[in-house]
Amino acid sequence: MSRFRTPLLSVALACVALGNVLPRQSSNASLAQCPGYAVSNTQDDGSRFTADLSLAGSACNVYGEDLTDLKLEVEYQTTTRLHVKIYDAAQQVYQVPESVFPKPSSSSVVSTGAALAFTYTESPFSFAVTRKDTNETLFDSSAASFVFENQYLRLRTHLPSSPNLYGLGEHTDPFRLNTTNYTRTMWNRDAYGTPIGTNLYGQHPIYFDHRGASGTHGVFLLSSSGMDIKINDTDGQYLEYNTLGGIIDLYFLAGPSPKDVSMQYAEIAGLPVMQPYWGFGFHQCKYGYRDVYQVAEVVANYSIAEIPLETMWTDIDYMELRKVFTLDPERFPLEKVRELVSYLHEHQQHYIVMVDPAVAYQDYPGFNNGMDLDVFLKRSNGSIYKGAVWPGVTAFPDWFHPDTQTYWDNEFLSFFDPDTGVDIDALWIDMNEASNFCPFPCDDPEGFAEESGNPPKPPPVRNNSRRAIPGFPADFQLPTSVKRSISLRQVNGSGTAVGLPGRDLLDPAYKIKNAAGSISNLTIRTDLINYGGTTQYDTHNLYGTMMSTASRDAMLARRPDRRPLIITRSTFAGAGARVGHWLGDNFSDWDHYRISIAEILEFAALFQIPMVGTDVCGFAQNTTEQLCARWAMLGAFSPFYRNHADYQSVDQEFYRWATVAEAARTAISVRYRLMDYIYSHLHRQSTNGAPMLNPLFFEYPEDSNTFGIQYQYFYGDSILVSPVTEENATDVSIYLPNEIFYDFWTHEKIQGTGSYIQLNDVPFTSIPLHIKGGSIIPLRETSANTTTELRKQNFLLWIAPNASNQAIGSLYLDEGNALEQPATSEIVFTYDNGAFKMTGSFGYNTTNVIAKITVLGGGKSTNASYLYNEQAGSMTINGPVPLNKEFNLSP
Ligand code: MIG
Repeated sequence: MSRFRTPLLSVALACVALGNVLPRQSSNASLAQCPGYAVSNTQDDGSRFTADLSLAGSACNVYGEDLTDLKLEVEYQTTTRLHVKIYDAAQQVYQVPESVFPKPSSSSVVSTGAALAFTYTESPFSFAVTRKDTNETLFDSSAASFVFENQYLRLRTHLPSSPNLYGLGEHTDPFRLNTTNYTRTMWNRDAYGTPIGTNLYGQHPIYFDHRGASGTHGVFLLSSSGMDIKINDTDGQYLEYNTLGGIIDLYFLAGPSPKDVSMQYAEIAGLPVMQPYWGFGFHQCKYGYRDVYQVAEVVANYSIAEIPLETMWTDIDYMELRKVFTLDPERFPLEKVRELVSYLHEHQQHYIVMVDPAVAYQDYPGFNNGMDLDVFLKRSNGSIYKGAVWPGVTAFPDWFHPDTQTYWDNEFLSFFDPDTGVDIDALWIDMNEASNFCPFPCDDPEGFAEESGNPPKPPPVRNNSRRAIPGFPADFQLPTSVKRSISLRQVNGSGTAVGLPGRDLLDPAYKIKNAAGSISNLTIRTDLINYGGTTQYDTHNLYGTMMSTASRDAMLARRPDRRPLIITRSTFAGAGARVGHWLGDNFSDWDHYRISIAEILEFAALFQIPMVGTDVCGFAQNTTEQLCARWAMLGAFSPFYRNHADYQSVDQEFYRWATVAEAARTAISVRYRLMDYIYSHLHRQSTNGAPMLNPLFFEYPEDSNTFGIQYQYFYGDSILVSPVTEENATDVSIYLPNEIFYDFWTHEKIQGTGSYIQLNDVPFTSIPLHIKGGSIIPLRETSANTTTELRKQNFLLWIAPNASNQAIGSLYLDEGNALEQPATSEIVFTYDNGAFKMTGSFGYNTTNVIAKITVLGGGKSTNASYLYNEQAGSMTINGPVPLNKEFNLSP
């Protein structure tokens, strides 16, 4: 199938679209002539400052019309957060609504007590934000005149030369952003191949500006408008916002450490949602599993290969002709799907399927129910807006409609009914940028769908004789045409405004560098009016995140007491408070393997969406044994760990190659043993925003060697992950900051000196890991086949002392699944020159104990409870130490 490839077509058809544009507003004025604004009517109550801004000359009308009257509102919201808002006095301009991005509660503080200071110049108006204790300017908008038009905003800040900037997602550009001639466009799109330098699936207009010893701050622009953020050094170093509308809604976060900025961003974006424990298990997926029997066989093959499989996924293949909320009666008959799910559940495994937002425009309940509630987006003539996606012609839910939640809830309740339907444990949502295969203006979606072959012809039904799948009931049999079970291959605002009237919603004069061409191309057209009067022009970038929220609520309607795990492709700032994310359609190549590290760090540490991962072994094109083995190891150190591949790609389940199978067994074993360690970090992040993954500069903010590092990172606070990044290489040069480290595998002590060291002989089945001195790592004594079994294992503690012979660590324990946890433990471990202490809370009832505590590189102790192992150079405290009360041991 899929003769159809979005990216190829998009180029050709974008041109068609451009040929079809409305007359553009033309103006001979240039931005240099824009007059800026003048300040009047200022009021200052010590924590809030307000003023009027009025256009300070004749309008320049470069990309529309200048707004003459604006309001400025500055608020010292906390000691570390300053809010600067500039909006139209008439309050017609679109603002991101509270329903999508709840405003942080602001407990105004007096400016004198704040870390940041706001100053301004009267005419033309500009403002600056300074860090008070260093008197350093962090933001200075005098770099260019401020432009506020009906379809264009420009705000530019000076920056010091060669700044260290991070964030501004979603992108596949270097982790530390280029600062010369760089444009980051934000306009959510289906970005097959996730090309560098282009706008991808999500919008996260926050950057971290890291200035080494002088501190780090963050700047977040709360805007859903399409935009180009330009960073350049042609006119002094600057960063410039160029948006298609919206208001200036800036949050300045004072840090001063990078982790502080993350935590302060979580205060506004929302703390990330807690995930079920089992969600950290290993997931297998592929687009193109032709029937339920093939899905079952993959499950069986994992078991035969003795590779733990926690969760099996099914892509759109399960649907009847690609219609959401249907099952293909021949290939995925309900009875068999239910048998599969029962089998999985009996074996402590889980099941997930995909749901897309585009609903087939056909006579079937999934569509009719939406029509009955009238929840689909409409054109101005009142007819349903039609696009073309997988099932052919489609309608799109309007997430602003008050009945859409009811519609979505009901579809979930019936289709995913645990007793009569597909009893999924979690959810995967895709195509929610929203993706539309039918290029703008899409006047003939029927013709387009037919020509492009959507829905694709499903594979022939296999009615020939069947044979058993190991471990499955006798009546659950595979057609003999399917390849036999595996043999390992030995190969290689207020938010009430609906938006300004009178705008060109299809073809604004300012052109953002959308890689899909016009802003309406290959998505829902931007002149559609949502329920309540807002436009797709203003809300396009919210579509995926609104679907995420609706889907989470629908999952909760089904199972109100369980934490929903939801993985979405499209995100907006703040999405992590509800969902996780995977990085979309990467390629099975080394570039995508490498860049996934930076992308995952961005989502986890900068955007507060910690449940994130990439398609392990790569999605499109064919992976190789070596790449897949390396990726099986690397992927084990991302929060979300799933192997997924495209329809035409070679099968890449971990059992397909001997090397990969071995790498996967090792990787999963280590990951599982560390599951409580990372789960504790997620819990911490969901409590205070401190990131569960850390770029090196987060741990060593004053070590400038770390600022550009993007192929190494800390899993949690304490485990340095340094993968081999080159094809055919078995060596890697890794940076070790000035600190004691311990090789995770051998426990060998290594004194880092703030320089690179060369690691040789790193087999394809391993990954370099180092424990940072000063850490205490809780880990399970042994791994297990499922997370359910894992939870029955006892713990070990590894104490990795730092140079002053001290260490600290923690362990969070709960039941793993419940939305409201009845009882939890938050245990803190400390080690100080031979004295070990366990304190905290011990509410979670467990019979698991700490079987053994090992002090790495430990010297001799006089206490008889310590056993010194000369050969290993370690000391051991033999347990059991129960996990239900405090414990002390002195040297
Ligand atoms: O146009 O559902 O990113 O993971 O396998 C492709 C089929 C639609 C895109 C997702 C990919 C998924 C695929 N989907």
